[in-house]
Amino acid sequence: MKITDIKVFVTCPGRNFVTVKVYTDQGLTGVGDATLNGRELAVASYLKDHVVPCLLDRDPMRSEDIWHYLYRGAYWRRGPVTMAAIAAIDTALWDLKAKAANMPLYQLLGGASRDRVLCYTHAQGREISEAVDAVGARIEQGYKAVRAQVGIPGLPDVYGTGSSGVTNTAADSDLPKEEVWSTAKYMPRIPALFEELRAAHGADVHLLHDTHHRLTPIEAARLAKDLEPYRLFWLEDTVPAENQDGFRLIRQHSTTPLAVGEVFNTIWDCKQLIEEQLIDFIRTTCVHAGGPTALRRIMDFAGVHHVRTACHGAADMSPICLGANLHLDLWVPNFGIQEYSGYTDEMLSVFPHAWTFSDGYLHPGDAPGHGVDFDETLADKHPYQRAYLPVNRLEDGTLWHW
Ligand code: EZ4
Ligand code: CO
Repeated sequence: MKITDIKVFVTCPGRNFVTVKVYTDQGLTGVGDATLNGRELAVASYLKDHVVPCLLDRDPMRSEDIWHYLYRGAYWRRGPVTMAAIAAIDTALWDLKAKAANMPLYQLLGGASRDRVLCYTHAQGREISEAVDAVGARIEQGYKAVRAQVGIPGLPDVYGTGSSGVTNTAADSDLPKEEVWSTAKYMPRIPALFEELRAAHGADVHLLHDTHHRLTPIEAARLAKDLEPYRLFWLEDTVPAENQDGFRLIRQHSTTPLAVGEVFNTIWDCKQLIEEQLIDFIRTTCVHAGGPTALRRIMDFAGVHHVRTACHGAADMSPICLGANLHLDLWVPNFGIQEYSGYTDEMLSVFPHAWTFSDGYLHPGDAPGHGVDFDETLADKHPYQRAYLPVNRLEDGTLWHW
């Protein structure tokens, strides 16, 4: 089998998605997700201008060799643009390989280790009472695990706190929105939220919270400690993980489980955190961590160190990424949970998919490949629109992490 063509599509059915489609001389095709929120065209160019010409006429079954060709062969290793491009090709090649075998992808990984994949979704409110109701509505929908976020008194709407609706859609302004952050105002609000959540919804539901990298290690240690009575499933992205030593401090002070890694690109970003058992869940995901070839290695490495998997699955990864993740989730022995924030009908119409949701669990389906397709004609009707994630400043104007 030979690769005859590779096309790169950028489409915006409500938000931007980058998709790669690999064509072969035997008529089989495979698709992969290459979406990097706010930097979509950089990945599209990396693929079109630099990767595609090198892959024509190659054997698509040699996905391992092609992965290393793109990773080692480029000399300039790692980074989100490079790794999203590699991920897209790798995901498409695994899709092709599984279609050639006429099997769902999870069978090629070793088969199902479980019947269904536990997932968590999002709920938020500006006020604590609204957030409590929003979590209740998710429980009604069958969810067993919910990430709860709440508005911060004294701060205007901040991404990932209480505002409802999806941020960074095509409707946003075409330059990054500037938001205001105050850790002092945030810190007392979160234990108050979880106290109310446990009072209203009991001990059974898994509750999660995401801090979007906004704290320092000692602040994170304090928050993790303050949240202990509410038995969180996890506390996510407390501190920027560039300096991984910071997690040691948090660990020394708290038994609240910690999750991190949605912005990680390779196993090297995870190495210290996993080896030293400084985290409980690793959040690397197909599109941002180099595709199934690389992600399964991170997952196995995590398993050795009692770290469980929790693929990032917000709506800015396309349904193709979610589909591929679900095959890894169904297989991986040390599975933790899968994030599932859902998509609009408009988005899903561009990505016909075999995965299903029922009673709080997902299943990748049994279609050959990863089970997610791409409707090129429909995608054409939704051209790219520039959109950015917001930036975060402290009250005095200092640019901050988020
Ligand atoms: O802010 O994917 O856990 N999920 C998240 C997401 C991220 C977006 C960034 O592009 O933190 O909502
Ligand atoms: Co997150």
